[in-house]
Amino acid sequence: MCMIFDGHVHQLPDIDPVETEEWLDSLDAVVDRHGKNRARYLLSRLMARASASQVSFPATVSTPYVNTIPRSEEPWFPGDEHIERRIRAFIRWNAAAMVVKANKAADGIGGHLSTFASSAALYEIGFNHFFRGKADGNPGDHVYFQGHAAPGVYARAFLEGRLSEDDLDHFRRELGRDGRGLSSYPHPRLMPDFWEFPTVSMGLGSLTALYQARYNRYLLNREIDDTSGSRVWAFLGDGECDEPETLGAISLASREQLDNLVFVVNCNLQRLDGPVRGNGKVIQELEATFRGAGWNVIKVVWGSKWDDLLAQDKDGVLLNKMNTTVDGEFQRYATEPGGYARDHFFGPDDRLRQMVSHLTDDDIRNLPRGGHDYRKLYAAYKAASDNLGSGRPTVILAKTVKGWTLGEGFEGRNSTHQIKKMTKKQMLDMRDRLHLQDDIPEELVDDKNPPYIKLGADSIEYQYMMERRRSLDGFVPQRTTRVRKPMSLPDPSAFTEMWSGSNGQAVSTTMGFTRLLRSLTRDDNVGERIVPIIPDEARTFGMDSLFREIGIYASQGQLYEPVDHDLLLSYAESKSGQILEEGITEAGAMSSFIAAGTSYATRGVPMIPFYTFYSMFGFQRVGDLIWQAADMRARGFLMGATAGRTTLEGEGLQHQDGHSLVLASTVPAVQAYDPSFAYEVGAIVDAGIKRMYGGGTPDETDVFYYITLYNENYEMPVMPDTPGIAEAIVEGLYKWADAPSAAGENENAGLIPATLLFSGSAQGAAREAAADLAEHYGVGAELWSATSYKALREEGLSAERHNRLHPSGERRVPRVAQILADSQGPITAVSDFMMAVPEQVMRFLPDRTFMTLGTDGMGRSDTREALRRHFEIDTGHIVVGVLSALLQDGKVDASVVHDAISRYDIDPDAVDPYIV
Ligand SMILES: Cc1ncc(C[n+]2csc(CCOP(=O)(O)OP(=O)(O)O)c2C)c(N)n1
Ligand SMILES: [Mg+2]
Repeated sequence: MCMIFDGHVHQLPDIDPVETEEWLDSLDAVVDRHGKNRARYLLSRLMARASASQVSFPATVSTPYVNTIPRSEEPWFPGDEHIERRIRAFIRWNAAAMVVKANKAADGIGGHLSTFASSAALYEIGFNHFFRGKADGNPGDHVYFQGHAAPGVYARAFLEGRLSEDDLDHFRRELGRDGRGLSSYPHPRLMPDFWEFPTVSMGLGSLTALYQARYNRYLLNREIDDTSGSRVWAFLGDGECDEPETLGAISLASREQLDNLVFVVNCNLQRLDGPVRGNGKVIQELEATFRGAGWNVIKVVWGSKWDDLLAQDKDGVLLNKMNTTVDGEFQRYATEPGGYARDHFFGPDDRLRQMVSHLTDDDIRNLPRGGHDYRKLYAAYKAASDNLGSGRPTVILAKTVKGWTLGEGFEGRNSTHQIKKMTKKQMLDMRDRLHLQDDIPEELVDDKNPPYIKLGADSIEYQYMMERRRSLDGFVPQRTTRVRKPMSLPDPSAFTEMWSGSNGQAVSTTMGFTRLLRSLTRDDNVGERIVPIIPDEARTFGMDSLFREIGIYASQGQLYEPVDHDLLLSYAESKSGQILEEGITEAGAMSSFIAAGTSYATRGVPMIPFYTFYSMFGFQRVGDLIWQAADMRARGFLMGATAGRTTLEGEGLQHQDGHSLVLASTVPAVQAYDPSFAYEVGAIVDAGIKRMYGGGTPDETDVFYYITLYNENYEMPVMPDTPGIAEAIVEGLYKWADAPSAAGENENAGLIPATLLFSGSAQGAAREAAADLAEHYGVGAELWSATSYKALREEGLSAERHNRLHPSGERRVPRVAQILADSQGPITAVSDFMMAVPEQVMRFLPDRTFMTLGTDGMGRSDTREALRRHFEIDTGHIVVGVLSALLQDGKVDASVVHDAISRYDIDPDAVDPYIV
């Protein structure tokens, strides 16, 4: 604050110095007479009044360590406090019983007790009063549960009758019962009818929730879907807030006025190893961060019983103690008997000690924190809901105790996150603590097979729960793939341009793709459903041509006339713009891809995202989000532009990508392609749209595509009219050209056969090498385009597996071996990626010499030509590679290889590019 005033106040005009002096003197007098606390109080009141009178003022970033909503402003609690407490107790019990049983049945199976124990009330308030379900085909709210709190969500679904006892007994044991167990965490891939949002990789839940809220606004502003009835709730841990992804995009939420978004941070002050901020105050720190970013921050620090104490705090000593006690100390109060807090928190100051003299030690220990107080939470959630229309996203910072109600061995202990077992005594203590003596007879409690509490259909609690859920539109979470707004497939004419080649013009596959993207956006069937996503690289990819045509999405429209307004390609922002121009955030762009790519399920509105990025900043930069997209069953296209280690000239080591296809091979749902020609890109996108959006079973459709795009210009050939070519491109390999015939009379006679596979931009050198091989060495190399080694590998592995497990059945021949059966001679495979990419199929061709040429090593800045020489994938090196393979097969002499080495001026002793 002082900084702000020091910085600018002296530059402002003082129109009445006498009045100014009076105010300052009054302040001095208050400080002298009543102290700094009083002065602070008066200033706060002045600021509150200023804000109420619309006197704008820079927001303070932190407020005292008390609840944001005072008792006097708490709304009426509309629920039945008693019944809700009983339900919470049942759920707490069942969640713990489920984890304990799982670990008894299979030691080491894991699960978490303490996270949910700290957040039970945070969720139950939501379930009973706020979260909207999907009844009557509504999309409902989008709720992101903290991954480690999953046991509590299962426990509730069990009470609701959605899961059976047998289901709970299969928590983390997913492989029995036809693979229908309960997944460890929220995984739509594993429980596609239940979980919607994968959250357990810390930081990704909050980031993707934020972009989901933004995406909802995008759908609304583009008038594709009315999303105004859906709120996004994201539950996260306080430790999780240290992930850059958690807080990294919060300013976008305020900039975009996402008042449909609520974060609830479970501030139990602990993470896995110990305190989140032992020496500080995580709630205060988060408050400052969120307020600074323009969020509506609601702190729920203290439970109702503290209100009486605060009311007695006439001279501010309690507040001062609250403000100055660090989290490590608060954690300690949760583990020690109440006498400890009496001595250490209240004790040192007589006025404070006096304040709690009427309380027993147990009373003191059980003075609950705000996050365990349903009334405080209800007030906070209600305020967050009522905040709609304010333009500000809300964060609720709820203080809790990690392991709350689990008993002494758990509450506030540093090891609590990982304890999965309870002794009989601990279970009994918990039962008593939850007042469940009448529900669970002592003799049934044991540490091996604790009983679950079941509710009869006519029990008051069951009736209450069901009535609550009915009035909130049904169960949460629930994933459906019911289509609310159907979409048909694009008209084939959208692809026509791709088939016809570039007519002598030199263009890149990126340019080809941009044309395709444009014609898809113009297509009557899918046009409005296309979501182009770009993280500030449109100009690099030549996509700025789309700016004006389809508009850049901007929730506020365009409030200025752009500098290039008179140009055809001006930077045109609009409220109904189609392009998500994300700025420099690959993680944000990927989150938009996930929101759009799962829209078919989350909203029942299929959308087709095309996220185009620097391929280097894809898999290795946001690989975890890509994995999350696979978990969430996203559909769409990831376009890895400026691909290749040598095709992108001049950029060097941190830009040139020779390995994204290796990383792509690790994600089962990813369909990875490395096309050379525009018509191949067209065939892959065409087939991809049909596969993902044309129906079919989820196993086939819930995939997404990774397609490399290069910026090298060459003539794009017309699509060959070979029957079945489109299918062959999708399968991953097809013959592109026969071997050149020998010149002159000896046509076809005497040429030594060889097979050359190329991918992506390696096509140019491969074609030249084939011509040179025929001309200089009498070698006839057939040219094959290998569009997807990943697809070939996966098919091959499945054939191999079939053969392994069916020893006397008919042997399946991997498709790649079938396809290459008619090729001749040794195989040489070349691409602008690491050799590991073509090597994916080597195992299926045991009888063939298989030579790989690739770009292993770290990138360099230079020309394409120099780079290809350095990485040994240029024409000369391909010729040498093929000849060397022929030497291996005994078809040529070493002297022939020597000849080629000197013909192409290759230094055989040049340093290995992999190690420099
Ligand atoms: C990216 C990532 N890193 C590490 C972990 C392992 N991990 C799981 S829970 C946890 C601690 C979580 O603490 P917090 O966010 O405070 O949640 P709490 O359980 O306390 O509510 C850690 C480190 C993870 N799940 N994801
Ligand atoms: Mg925590």
